[in-house]
This record gives sequence, structure tokens and C-alpha cells, in this order.
Amino acid sequence: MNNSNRLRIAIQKGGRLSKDCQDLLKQLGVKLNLREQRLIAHSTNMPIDVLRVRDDDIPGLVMDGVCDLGIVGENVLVEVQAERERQGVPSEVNKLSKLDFGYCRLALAWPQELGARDKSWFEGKRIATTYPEILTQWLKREGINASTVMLTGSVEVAPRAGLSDAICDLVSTGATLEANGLIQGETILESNACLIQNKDLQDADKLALINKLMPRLRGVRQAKE
Ligand code: PRT
Ligand code: ZN
Repeated sequence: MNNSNRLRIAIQKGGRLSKDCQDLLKQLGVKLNLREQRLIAHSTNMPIDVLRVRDDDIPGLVMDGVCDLGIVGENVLVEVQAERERQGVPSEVNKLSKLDFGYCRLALAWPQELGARDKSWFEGKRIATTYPEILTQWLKREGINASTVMLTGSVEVAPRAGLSDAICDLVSTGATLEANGLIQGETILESNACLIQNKDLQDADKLALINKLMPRLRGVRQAKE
């Protein structure tokens, strides 16, 4: 558990969500002394410490109470949750808010030369993905028997490299799929960044600080509409 009396927030260190997270904290009035290489940034005007880590680590840090809050893509949250549930490790969090950045969808895709295909084509196929838990649950729901090939990067080249028949990957503009000669199929998850809280957080001062920040967050979101 985070026994420090400062509210600890986990955000992505370097990646697609980093700048939006830093901008959001600034809009909430949290002043940070950010030094590039530092794991922890201390706020200079509020009892807040920001932990900068890989996005994949954020749900676990919040679920285990190492951090009180975290900002992460729902895609990563759902994947980690499913994995931990399967392992019987605590996997619940309080989802405080959806955020207005990091939008993407997790979608199936296959080589263009195959043309249009429906879901039944996936029967018996190998699908490369960074999200095996979400994909496996979807395949089960759809009653499709297919195997997953776990890749943490370069998923879009897997069919061409002969590693898989199809892929299940994050898409935002669709340019990466197109550049790799892939057709986009069914979306299996829509995702935004979201703000999560450790579900056992009881420290009154921290909860009071969160209660002070939440109306500001709603204000920031409304101003964007
Ligand atoms: O180092 P670390 O582990 O922290 O970062 P990472 O490399 O795992 O993640 P990163 O920074 O790439 O993405 C962080 C989060 O941003 C993701 O978990 C999503 O919630 C969100 N996000 C939003 C995206 C995209 N859009 C996205 N387009 N994450 C990845 N992509 C990739 C996708 O995997 C594919 O390679 O972008 C490519 C497709 O983009 P388009 O525009 O060509 O369709
Ligand atoms: Zn990651």
C-alpha cells in the first residue's frame, strides 16, 4: 500500500498518453517539477507525487495500492484485469472518469489479398495480438476456435512474416493497417484513456484532495465539448 501521505498518481512515462496526461494535470492546477529521467515528479503546490512508468504497469500499481490513482487506456486496463482475474489476483479498481484523449479501437485485420471475410473465416486461424486476454474472451463469446500469438510490438507485420493469419491490434487512423496491406474488420473494444482509483483507498486527506480535483476535471472536460 502507498503509506505516504502524498497522493500518488501513475501516468505513462514516454508514449502516446504522456503529453495529454501532463497537460491534464496542469489544467487541474497541479504544478509539477518534471525532470526527464526521474521516475517520480513531486508537485510543488499540492501533496501529490506523479509516478512515471510504462502504461502496462499502471493498472497493477493501482490495483495493488502502490499508487492511489492512475491514467491508462481502457485497452490496457481491461487486458490486465482479465489476466489478473484468471490468476486470482486482485483486479478491481474504481473508474473515476473517462478522459478525452487516447481514443482508439482494438480491431481484427487480415491481408487485403484475401478480400472481404466474415467472422467464421477466423475458425482455426492464428491471430497475432498484444491483447491475448481480450481477444480470447471475444473468440469465446463468438464461439470461434482460433489461436492467439502474443507479440508486444510490430503486430501489423505478423501476417507478412508468416507468424499469423490475421491480427488484432489498436487502430486510430487506419494508416498503419493500410501501409501493411491489411483490411480492418470487426472492432472488439473501443478505448479511451481513463482515470482509475485504488478501490480500498480510505485516507481522508487523499479522498478530500480527489474530491477537490474531480469538479475541476469535469470543468476541463466540459470546456472541451
Ligand atoms: O512504453 P509503453 O509500454 O508505456 O508504451 P506502449 O508503446 O505500450 O504504448 P503507446 O505509447 O504506443 O500507447 C499508449 C496508449 O495509447 C495505448 O495503450 C492506447 O490506449 C492509446 N492509443 C491510442 C494507441 C493508439 N491510439 C494507436 N494508434 N496506442 C497505439 N496505437 C498504435 C497501434 O498499436 C498501431 O501500431 O498506432 C498504430 C496504429 O495507428 P494508426 O493511426 O496508423 O491507425
Ligand atoms: Zn505498453
